[in-house]
Amino acid sequence: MATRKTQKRATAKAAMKKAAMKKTATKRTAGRKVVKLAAGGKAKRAAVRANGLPKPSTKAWGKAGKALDGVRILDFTHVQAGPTCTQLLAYMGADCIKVERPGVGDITRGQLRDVKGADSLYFTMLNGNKRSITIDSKHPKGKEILNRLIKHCDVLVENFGPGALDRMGLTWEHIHKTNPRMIVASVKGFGPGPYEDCKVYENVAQCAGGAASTTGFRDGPPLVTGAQIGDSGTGLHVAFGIVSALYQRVRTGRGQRVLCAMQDGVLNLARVKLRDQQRLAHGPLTEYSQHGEGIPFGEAVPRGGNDSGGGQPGWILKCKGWESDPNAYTYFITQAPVWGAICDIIGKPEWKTDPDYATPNARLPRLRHIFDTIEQWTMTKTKFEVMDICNAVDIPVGPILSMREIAEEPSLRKTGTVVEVDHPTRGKYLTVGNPIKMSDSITEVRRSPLLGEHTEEILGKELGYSKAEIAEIKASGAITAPEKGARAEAA
Ligand code: CAO
Repeated sequence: MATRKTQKRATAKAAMKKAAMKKTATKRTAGRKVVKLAAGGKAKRAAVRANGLPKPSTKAWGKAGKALDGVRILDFTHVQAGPTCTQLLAYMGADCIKVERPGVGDITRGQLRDVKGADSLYFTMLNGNKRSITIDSKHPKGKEILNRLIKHCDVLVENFGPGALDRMGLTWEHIHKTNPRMIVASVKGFGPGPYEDCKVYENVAQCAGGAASTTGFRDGPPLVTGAQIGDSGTGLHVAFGIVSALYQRVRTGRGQRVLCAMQDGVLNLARVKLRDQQRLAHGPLTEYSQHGEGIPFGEAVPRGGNDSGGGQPGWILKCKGWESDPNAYTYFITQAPVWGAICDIIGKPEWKTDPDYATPNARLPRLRHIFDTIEQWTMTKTKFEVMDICNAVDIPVGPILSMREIAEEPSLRKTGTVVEVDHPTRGKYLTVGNPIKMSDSITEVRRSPLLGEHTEEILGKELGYSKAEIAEIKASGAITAPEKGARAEAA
């Protein structure tokens, strides 16, 4: 029995040991598995954390290329809205191939000319860092070249009148079939709707986008602003759409259409006025000076003159020399937190505690009088003295800078916001560099191209046409303004 018992015990012990060993082995195996999994998971987690990106570059800042290096733009833009967009993309490093009509080019080359025979500043200041190729897009050979360019490029940008691109045969369907990765970006005056077929220029967009009805003085007509919010503003919007589409393409592998209507772009910039339109339903707009003057509001947002668009009242005030200098003015904001400092500076310390002036709400009905009083002080100082004195105590003010002052401002030259470039036919000119400063994508501003300056280079190097083929294309009239005889032959 004892032996059997002992045997049984021994067997049980052995079984337990075996089981234990098995367990350990399993554990070990499991452990290895865990380690293995952990290794896989670690790598996976690291990859997820890196968002699929390569290791951070160790190159010096600004030496790792440009933000949009490798992006090729088929630039079919003209006038201002489209060129603003593509110039910005080119500043960011994209290779911008501007397609222009042979012998004619972008109409702005000859508009507002200041130097006889040279490209205008209108053109040169909107087409820096681009290459120019001339192609007659309606010529059969021209169409063939364009198809090669569509295969070669990542983005086509255009701001022709409605339907013009389709009439060239470059419909979305055609482009997408030819190069499914291509992004096709368009600027139009209006989006789909009753006005979609209308041609639109800057000031039409300012009016249709709601900006003009809210600009100017209450007792005057609607006013357009000098800042080109319709053209350049929409160009900025469409550039953002293109960069977003490029980013999405990394995931989807396909292009898409990007449309920005100038009316929509202007409205986006004037959104605070749509805000005020809705506030009107709940009572007067107390921060508008017309409220303080006891003038009732109508059904729509009025023109606000120089009232600030936000919650801190402001106005434009005369400075020393205003009688002879049309820009001797400053914008002055009576920001609530620095009201005490304003009172001290203008010699009205009693306003700090006077219940009629001490709080923002108490001041609202008296804004006219308050700004008149502040102006008595600003008129004793130049706009730059006002800037120095006020900014020392955190009062937000801004001198009205003339374009002459901007052109000569050393700090803007230093940051590359205002840049001088040399041009072979017009000589040196000033342009606006990249207003967006990036620490690892440094913009070098280059002059605008001459009409067709890069035609042969692009046909040969990029599109692979041989010398003989280029000569044939030239003779066809597809890239040059041909002699009358040659044109008839090509037709
Ligand atoms: N080869 C052959 N033909 C060419 C060409 C080329 N390389 N490049 C352009 N063209 C032709 C187009 O095919 C078109 O011809 P069709 O109308 O006969 O088909 C014509 O030139 C250009 O037409 P368009 O309507 O674009 O030009 P426009 O001067 O009559 O109008 C504008 C200009 C700006 C009002 C219009 O382009 C437009 O509304 N654009 C959209 C909104 C916009 O961007 N406005 C801002 C302009 S900046 O102030």
